[in-house]
Parts: sequence; structure tokens; C-alpha cells
Amino acid sequence: MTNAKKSLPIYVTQPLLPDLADFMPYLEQIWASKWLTNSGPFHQQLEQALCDYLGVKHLALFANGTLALVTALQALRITGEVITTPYTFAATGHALLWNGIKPVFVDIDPITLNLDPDKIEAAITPQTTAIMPVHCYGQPCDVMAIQKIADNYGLKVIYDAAHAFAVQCHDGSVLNHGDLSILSFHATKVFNTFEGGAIICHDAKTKQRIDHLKNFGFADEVTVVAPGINGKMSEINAAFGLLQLNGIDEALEKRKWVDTIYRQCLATIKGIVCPLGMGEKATNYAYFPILVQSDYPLTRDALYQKFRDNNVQVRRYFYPLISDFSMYRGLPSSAPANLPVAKKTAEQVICLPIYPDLSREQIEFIISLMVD
Ligand code: T4K
Repeated sequence: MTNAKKSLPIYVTQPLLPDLADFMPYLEQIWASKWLTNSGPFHQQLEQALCDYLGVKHLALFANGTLALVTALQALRITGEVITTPYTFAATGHALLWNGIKPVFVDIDPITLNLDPDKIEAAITPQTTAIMPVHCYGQPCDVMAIQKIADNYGLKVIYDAAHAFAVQCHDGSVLNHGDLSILSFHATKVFNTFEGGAIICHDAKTKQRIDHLKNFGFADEVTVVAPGINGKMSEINAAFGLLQLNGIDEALEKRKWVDTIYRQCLATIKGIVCPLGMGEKATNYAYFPILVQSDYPLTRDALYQKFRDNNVQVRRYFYPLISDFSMYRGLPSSAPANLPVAKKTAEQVICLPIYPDLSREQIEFIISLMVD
């Protein structure tokens, strides 16, 4: 215990970093070619390697997940109102606002913590054009139910799959569902390129439109087909992604091990619930959320403070709800009475540290803070 305490802080996550020496040949190649960005060779290789690894047809790399989200909405020309979850990171809602779209918040399911399909229909209006669910913590949404509603009402579906790298559902990659999915490759994610992201789509024409949109709208040297943005990933980020992909299976295994130990240790602690009973392939062990119930001796915030006092840098993902941020608070759908499950979950949640290098000693120290 004492040793674990000495080696603190323990962060909620730590990035996966391959050996620095293994990155040097990539850097030398970039230096030799002087090709630094704008769809260079590593960029092209990483797009193909990720399509193969993830089991998806088309993938466009981005500088980060937020730009991918903003561009996904542009690619499908989404306007009006979009139904989404309040239980997510700020970027989900902000991508809508950056496109002049009104978010309409719908409550979450208490088991999956994702958008509750049973509550979507009641929120649809003549202005609704799309649904933007989040595979929160990498737990797949009910993709079949959501698609059925979208088909019935002629709506597009864009998944914020920022957490869902390599996540499978009943018929393969969860990224193959909906019209588009976006990934984040931020440093804190299961697979990272320092900063980075991607849009997954199903046909070459859409991929081409996305590629134009992320490069200012340029279709060729003299033709600009849309008011695009600069969303391009650089060669350094792409090269790092290629290198990291080599170790991703091992990293996922280590995350699974951490998840298993936590579940074993927490099973007997009264008042602590692990909300997601995750299946073998339905998760990538990106996060380890716990819910602090009223029969636990400490409040959620007292336990959070105890962790922080002991230099365990846990996070309350996702508190506050984004519907409580000042720019969303005035929306009718942000009313707490409309979002009781999300509200309660946000008040109970703590995400415990989880990353490949977390040791048993560190896990035991974290657990000890919950039982002492
Ligand atoms: N949609 C969803 C559902 C998302 O969760 C996110 C991002 C996005 C969209 C947008 O994707 P990006 O545009 O970011 O690609 C972090 C991440 O910055 C953010 O990417 C992520 N979601 C969110 C859930 O978590 P913060 O503000 O909590 O990050 P920060 O800097 O406090 O880092 C958390 C912990 O990670 C630190 O305590 C220490 C550790 N850490 C962090 C960094 C940056 C490291 O060990 N090394 C590092 O380099 O948002």
C-alpha cells in the first residue's frame, strides 16, 4: 500500500506509448520525404490499416474527434433539430451548436447509460433531421431499435463513437451501424494518435465528400465544392497511429485484466454498483464507471474527494450533464424532469483509473480507499 501511495499520482487514464526508439524510423522517413501533412503516405497507410483492423469499409482520418463530429454533420447536410444524449462529453453538443443545429436531449437507459430508444419518438418534431447517439464508455447503443426509429421517420443517424474503438456488437463492428460514426484518437483514448479522430462511412462517394470537407472543400487545385474546414491529420500523428496499432491487442487484453480485477474486488462493497456488465467483445474497457449509491457510507463527492486527497485522479465522467452547461440550460429538453435517469447517474458516477499499465498494487490501493 505504502509503495503504491509513493508512486502516485494515479490518473484516470494514461496514454499507450510504444518504445520511443521504435518511432525513430518513422520520423526519419518523414524528415527524408519532407512530406508533413495533407494526405501523405502514413496518412493513407493508417486509413487502410484501420479499415482492416476495425472491419469497416471507409475511414477518413481527422485532426481530432470534435472536428470529425462537426464535419460528419456537414457531410450529411444536417440542419434543424438533432436528438442526442445529455450524458456525454461537451464535444457532442458543441458539434451541433457549431453547425447551427438545435440539440434535443432525450434521457438515457439506466442499464446501458446510452440514449433510451423508447424515449426518442416523443422528442421527434417536424424539424428533426437526425439522431446522434453516443456509445458511452464504449458500450454499444441499441443500434437496431435506433435504426428502426430513424427509418420510420426518415432520419439520419450519426454515432458519436469517440469511446468505441474496436467495439463489436451482434453483427460485427458497431461502427458499421448508422449513416456515419466518429472516433476519437485523443491521448486519453484506447487507441491514440496524440490528437486525432476519424469518420467511418459506408461508400466511396461519401468518403470523397468527407475528404473534400476536411481539406477546405478542395476537390482539385482550382475547384472548391463546399465551405470545408482544415481537419487533416498530420504525418507524425498518422505514423504514431501505425506504430501503436501493433500493440493494440495486447493493450486491450491488459485493460480487460484491470476490468476483471475491479469487478472481483468491488462485488462485495455495499453501495457501489458497476453499471455495465460488459460482454466479451461488446467493450474495449475504455472506462471503468462506478455508481455510488445512497447506502454507501460516503456521498459520491466525499468519495471523489478522498480519491483526490490520496492523489488518485479519478474523474466524474459525465458530470455535470451537458444539458446543465449555460449554453444548453435554456432548452426545453434540458429540463431536469425530462432527464431523470441521466441526472441521477451524473450525480452518482465516478470513473476509476483504467489503462494498460495499471498495476495490481495500484488497483489494490484504489480499492483500499473505498473500503477503509
Ligand atoms: N465525443 C465524446 C463522447 C468524447 O468523450 C470526446 C472526447 C469527444 C467526442 C471529442 O473527441 P476529441 O476532440 O477530444 O478527439 C478528456 C479528453 O480530452 C477528451 O478527448 C475525452 N472525450 C474526454 C472524455 O476526456 P479531459 O478534459 O477530461 O482531459 P484531461 O486533460 O483532464 O485528461 C484526463 C486525464 O488523462 C488526466 O487526468 C491525465 C491523463 N492524461 C491526459 C492527457 C491529455 C495523460 O496521462 N496524458 C495526456 O496527454 O477530456
